[in-house]
Amino acid sequence: MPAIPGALPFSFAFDPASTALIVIDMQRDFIEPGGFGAALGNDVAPLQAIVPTVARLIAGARAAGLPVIHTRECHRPDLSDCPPAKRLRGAPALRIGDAGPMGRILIAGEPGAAIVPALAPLPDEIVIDKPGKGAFYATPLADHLARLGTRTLIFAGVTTEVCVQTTMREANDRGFDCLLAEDATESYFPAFKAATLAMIRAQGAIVGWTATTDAVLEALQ
Ligand code: C5J
Repeated sequence: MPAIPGALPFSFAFDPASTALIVIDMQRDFIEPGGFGAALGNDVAPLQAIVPTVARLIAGARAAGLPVIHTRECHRPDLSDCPPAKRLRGAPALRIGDAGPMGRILIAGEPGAAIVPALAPLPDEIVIDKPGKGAFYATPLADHLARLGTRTLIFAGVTTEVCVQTTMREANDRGFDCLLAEDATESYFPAFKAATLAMIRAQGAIVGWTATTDAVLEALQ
């Protein structure tokens, strides 16, 4: 069974036949200027910087025959799946559903809700549109994983402490072993990323493991 000896907090053994890669919300709305992330006042440059690393991880997973599952945080055009508490909170420059430079913010089918071209899903890959931060909430993700026989999940994507961490916690509670690729995830807030990695590994991998993308790719070869 392959293992990642350098994973933290201790070696991570996994069976590639029951492992999938989940790439969380690598969407233009979070990664490019003019999207939702920028409308909330964030600098998107650190998120843009991980795109090549995420692309390497996806390529390695595909070469090893792992299912690659992509998620997109987005809502129906009529906003019926967007709670007012989410849409109306705070004072962003643009709210969910407002028209921005990349179409309506976080609305399914709009250019901004698309995954960045460098990480585009292949036609046969699963793409989960999710209205929440966690990818299990109000989506068919659990059904897909059951059908695939998946027991182990490798995570990448943005943002580390919001949608990635929420989904990892949901997965952990559902019995999956979870590992986050440290350099294939990013936050608008470096301290939040560091704290999230520490929280995941704490107390004997209470949420899961972390490892570098190189270490994951080496184990997959
Ligand atoms: C946020 C996400 N940060 N994908 N979404 O609102 O983490």
